[in-house]
Amino acid sequence: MNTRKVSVAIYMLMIICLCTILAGCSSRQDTAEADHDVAEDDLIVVGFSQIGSESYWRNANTESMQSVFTKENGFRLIFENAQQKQTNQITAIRSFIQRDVDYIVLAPVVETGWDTVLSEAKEAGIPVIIVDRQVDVSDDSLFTCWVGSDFELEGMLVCMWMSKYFNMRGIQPSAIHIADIQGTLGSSAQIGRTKGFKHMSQLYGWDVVAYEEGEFTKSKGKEAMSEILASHKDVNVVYCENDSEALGAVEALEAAGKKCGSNITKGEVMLVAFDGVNEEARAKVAEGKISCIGECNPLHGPRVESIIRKLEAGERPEKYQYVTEGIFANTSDIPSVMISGQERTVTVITKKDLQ
Ligand code: GYE
Repeated sequence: MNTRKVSVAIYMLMIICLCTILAGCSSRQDTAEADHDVAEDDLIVVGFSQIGSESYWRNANTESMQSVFTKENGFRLIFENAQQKQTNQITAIRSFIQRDVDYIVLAPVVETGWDTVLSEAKEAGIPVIIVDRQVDVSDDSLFTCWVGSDFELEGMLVCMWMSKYFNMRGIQPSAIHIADIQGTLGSSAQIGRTKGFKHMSQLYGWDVVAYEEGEFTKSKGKEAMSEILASHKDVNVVYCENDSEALGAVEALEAAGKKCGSNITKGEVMLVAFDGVNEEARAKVAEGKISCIGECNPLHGPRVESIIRKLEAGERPEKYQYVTEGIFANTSDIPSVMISGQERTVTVITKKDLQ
């Protein structure tokens, strides 16, 4: 072989080697892709229809769900934010059905109006897990189970705390002129907290001056407080159905030259609220501007995950799962409140806790 022929042969050999290496690589890549596909197929697909992002509580709840339903954890999450509109939630559920998800998780904005769409999910054989607020349906086989808080109990606990506080200070029930800034009308959180409030205020004999809707937002809470102040100058206690509303109410009260605090005999306006999630609201407790907050726990992600794991294992999770909650306050004067023979602890929030 002459030198030219030798170099052509070497060149050909190199090309063959290169092709073989590339072929190897690509087949390895194919396998890797196939592995990847298999892994994707193994994921449990969860469609979650969230109410919106109306409050700090809601954002903490979204984060809790998103942190659990990850690929690493074996899930694929399809997240839909409904901007507080039931029609958006119904559209989202229909799209989950079309995509044939494994589970539908619904945080319903209001209680009624779910029968049709949940029947569609049932027909498609997709289990529905309700989280946070509840649904009011004619047939409870339309959902697998629910996990969330007992909102009426939360309301009663906060009222019991107030009553103990007033008694301790020797304040007569007739001297309590109290307004309720309600949450989104028709939502379980509003229905329960308003019911607890109505029941206890009647029982204690407080003078209820107004009910105003605050939609669970700071801006609406502020508007509601201004409305109340315009027609009820004597209001000295405000029951806000979440802490976003309470922050708005503080702004409205201060803009009107009022002082927020527990000392109602000295002209202060006492505010109570729910959630205890928001740092700003917790700081207001430590400062004494919000007197008491009924705890509402938003960390439902792991709870829903454990329900799904049970269903995957062929087990039957409990139909209704209530979360146990306590109270936050700015004073240790009332260490706990008792309800139905059960003690609920009062956790004191101090400025030191917030640093
Ligand atoms: O209290 C409020 C939120 O449904 C428990 O909704 C939830 C409530 C919560 O917007 O802050």
